[in-house]
Amino acid sequence: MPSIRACIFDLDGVIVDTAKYHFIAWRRLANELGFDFNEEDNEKLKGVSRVDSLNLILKWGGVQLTDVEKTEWAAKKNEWYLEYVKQMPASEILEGVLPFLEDLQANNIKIVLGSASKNATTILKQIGIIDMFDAIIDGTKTTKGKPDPQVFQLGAKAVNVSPNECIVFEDAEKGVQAANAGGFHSIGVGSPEVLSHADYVISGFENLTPADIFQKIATESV
Ligand code: B16
Ligand code: MG
Repeated sequence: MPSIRACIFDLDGVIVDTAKYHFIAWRRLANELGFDFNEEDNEKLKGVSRVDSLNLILKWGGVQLTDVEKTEWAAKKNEWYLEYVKQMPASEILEGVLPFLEDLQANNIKIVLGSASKNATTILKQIGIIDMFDAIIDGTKTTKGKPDPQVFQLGAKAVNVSPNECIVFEDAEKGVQAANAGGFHSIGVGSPEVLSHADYVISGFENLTPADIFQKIATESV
């Protein structure tokens, strides 16, 4: 197995739990348009771009909007979302993530962000870890959403590493599919039922070291 030279992290649901803020803001949009949706539906929005999420939600509510109206509602939702995100303290970084990143840095393994979010740099600055990243690929730099592997391919290219030398950490099924489609090692972060296509699934980074993960990956590829 080639050695691992980079780790690519999804943002929402892997580094920080912003899904709850997306949910509150999308639900407010739905409610203002006269319908509601639940947390189970919200699962289907993980890793999905803003515009695709809006289209899905409108479909659930049976609401049709013009393109201009869609742009306006998407902007409103983002304003509401940012109101929450801009108050987020560094303590919202998920348990174990910081020591994991520090361990990677100490071992000269590149740290890359691969997120669908157009708010990724705002969030990384807000929680004070933007300088830990060697490259940031987010929704402002991609033209194809997950499950297309583009976001991770651009990430690997930015640090000059090939996919089979990279591990992708993802909480969304579509993100795992994207990683697999691009020939990356995939680690699902969350529940094994949802992330069954990942090479290996972890519940989070608490008490986990990069060495533990590298060992799992090596075992999987035997
Ligand atoms: P924004 P990830 C994704 O981030 C979220 O999971 C998804 O719920 C969201 O709609 C998408 O970013 C776009 O976010 O509205 O901030 O551009 O999980 O790929 O880091
Ligand atoms: Mg995610």
